[in-house]
Amino acid sequence: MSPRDLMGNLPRGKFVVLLFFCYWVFAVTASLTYDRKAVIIDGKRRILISGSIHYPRSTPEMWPDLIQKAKDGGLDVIQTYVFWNGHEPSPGKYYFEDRFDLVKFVKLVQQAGLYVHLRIGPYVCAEWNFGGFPVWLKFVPGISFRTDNEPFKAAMQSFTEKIVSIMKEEKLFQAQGGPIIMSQIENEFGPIEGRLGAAGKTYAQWAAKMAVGLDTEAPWVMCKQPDAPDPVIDTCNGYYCDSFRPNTKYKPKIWTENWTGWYTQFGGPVPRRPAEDLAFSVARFIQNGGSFVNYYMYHGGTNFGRTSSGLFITTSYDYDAPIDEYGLLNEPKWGHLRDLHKAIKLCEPALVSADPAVTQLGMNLEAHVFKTDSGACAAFLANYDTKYASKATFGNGQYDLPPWSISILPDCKTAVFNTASVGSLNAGKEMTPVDGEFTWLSYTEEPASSSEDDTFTEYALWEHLNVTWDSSDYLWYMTDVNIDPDEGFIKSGGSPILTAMSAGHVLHVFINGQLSGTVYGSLNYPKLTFSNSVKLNVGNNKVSLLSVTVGLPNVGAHFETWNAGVLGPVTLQGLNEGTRDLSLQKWSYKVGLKGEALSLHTVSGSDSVEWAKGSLLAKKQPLTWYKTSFSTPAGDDPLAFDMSSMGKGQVWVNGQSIGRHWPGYIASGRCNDCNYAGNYTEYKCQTNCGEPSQKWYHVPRSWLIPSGNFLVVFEEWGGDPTGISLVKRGTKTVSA
Ligand SMILES: *[C@@H]1O[C@H](CO)[C@@H](O)[C@H](O)[C@H]1NC(C)=O
Ligand SMILES: *[C@@H]1O[C@H](CO)[C@@H](O)[C@H](O)[C@H]1NC(C)=O
Ligand SMILES: CC(=O)N[C@H]1CO[C@H](CO)[C@@H](O)[C@@H]1O
Repeated sequence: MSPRDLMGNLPRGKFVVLLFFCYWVFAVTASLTYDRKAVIIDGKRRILISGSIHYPRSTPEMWPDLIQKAKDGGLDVIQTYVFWNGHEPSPGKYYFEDRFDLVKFVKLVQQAGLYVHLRIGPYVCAEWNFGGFPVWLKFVPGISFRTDNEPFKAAMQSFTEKIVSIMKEEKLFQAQGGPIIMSQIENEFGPIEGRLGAAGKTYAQWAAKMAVGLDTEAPWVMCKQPDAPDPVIDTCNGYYCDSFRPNTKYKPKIWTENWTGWYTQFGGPVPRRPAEDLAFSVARFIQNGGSFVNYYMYHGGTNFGRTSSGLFITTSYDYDAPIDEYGLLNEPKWGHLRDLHKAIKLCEPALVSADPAVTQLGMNLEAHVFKTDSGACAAFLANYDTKYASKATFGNGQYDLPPWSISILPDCKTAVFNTASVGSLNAGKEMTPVDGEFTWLSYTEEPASSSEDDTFTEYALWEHLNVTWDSSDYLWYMTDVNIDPDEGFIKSGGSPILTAMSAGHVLHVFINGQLSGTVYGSLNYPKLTFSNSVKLNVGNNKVSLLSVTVGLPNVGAHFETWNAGVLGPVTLQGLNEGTRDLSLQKWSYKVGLKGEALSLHTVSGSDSVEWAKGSLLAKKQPLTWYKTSFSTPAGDDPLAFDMSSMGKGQVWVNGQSIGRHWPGYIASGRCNDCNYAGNYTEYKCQTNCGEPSQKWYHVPRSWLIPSGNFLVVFEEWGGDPTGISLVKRGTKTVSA
């Protein structure tokens, strides 16, 4: 009988892990089960505090410190997604090095004495390129993502098995003495299941069964999946989860994503979530019987390279998390939550043994009391009012409760913590410029244009991703436009109007080598239309449209079918003939930039072109590459580039991409006052309006050498590199 068979026979969906084959190998018999109250580790029900840290969003050199800070902050568990497109860049060719060294990451968590919740997915959403799916998956014949589709299920199963088998080989599951106490299959599938009809339902059941069949001897969860079949636990994601109920009475109440803040998009403001409200939401979940809380994100980090998605997601994935993008403590949030976790842990014996008795103490006032037969007692006193503080009478005491707050009484007498009373120090961000200026060299590439020997031509407009397979953000659409000397606009000195419709995300229009205009979409509306008068000469004119993607979609039903690029129509208005439709004339295609083909971001590649310097340095020029070298400042403060003088493009240091820069996209939003009280949404507490959505770009110290660091910037639409500076990130402490 395998543990799986055993599980199936157990009443009430519980399962017990018995080590039939290898129990003599380990000194202790590890066991992992759950019941309606909590996850049970080695026979003990546990209140578990978890936090998301995504390994590729920082460097291996940063991992030990991030994990230690998470531990010091009172975490028991580190949760991460597994990033399929990072691990299987082409079918069957796996990559587990460097930032994708998953085994190393899990082992570091283990060494710190923490557990791991491994969210394999392999759909991860996560504002990560294509939701974690490799782009080649889109081109598997007959594929349809996340539904009852054989090619998709085969690929998903094969990757899931690969990850599970690596974890088993390395003995990383808890039953083997490892840190992984929980896994996840799929991700937030419930909300789209209904739209897929019967196939959605079948797929969800298949995914659960497939995962359970892998015999990891640790529970699987499916978040936002109300029909998750036993023994898979359905869990909650959201800003608040206190009213969430698992789909059976014998599953614990787990919160897999408690959003600590929110992501930033280019063009959007930077959201903040007040520490008071975050602590309130966690206390509320626990007082309602929750036993596993995960902070999404605990460290958000950086979308290096071209890994960001959701379309228009910024390179920074700071998320206003308790540990900031740079690995520094985000105070007062980190400290306030640490104090909350201490208070919750003091209540653990009562929380895991008793169910809460809820009593009204007055208007908007409630007490949740956990009292056990053995005499343990813990109480949570809540004030839900968003405006008024209250004095609550409870037991023999009087308790002051600020608005929208919960006090925690681990002995039912003494309030040791209130979610709205922030004891830790506030700390602002400080970016200090590092001495020394860069000496820049520039190289401006010509816009590509159609020529006689183009091999890649078609009498049609092609979809962008269909051509690039995301090997580059850039795709050139090139055509020729012949203008007769008799054209009326030539005689009158006017100009015709070129209109080009694109499914997104950015379009630069070049006419005869000159930038004629740039248009771009936004996260909520990636589509765009260029429509402008253009200067055309008699004879042949070169029209070159540079279509640019800003990450592939990561969310929505069948996002694999979403298009990008110039799908047309493309027209020219104001000719003698009226409007000329260019859509079906001959187009040439070129994937990527010349500088990309030459690897100008590397030292050896950069030798292949002539660079201009001094008075010839290109400024405010589109399609321009810049290079310089610099020394690493002493100390260990995290470093960033202030890119505010630039427009849009990409930055590399020593050949490594630190991500897309786009300070030219200014944040619009409503940066109102931020009152912590009341239900949080990402539209509250916005910051940074009127400023670039992102002007600082993290450069990990581990990518630097003491001197002679090679810095390359590619600029799409025009910027002034002499304004770029290297800054150190520090914290300036101001009292709360
Ligand atoms: C995709 O590219 C192929 C050639 O590689 C072409 O035949 C097809 O029409 C293209 N589809 C779209 C939607 O552009
Ligand atoms: C907060 O949201 C919950 C759930 O939607 C709602 O029941 C409650 O009334 C809201 N509270 C306030 C103060 O807006
Ligand atoms: C449905 C939804 O909005 N899900 C989001 C939950 O939050 C995570 C983290 O930001 C996102 O990845 C999901 O898209």
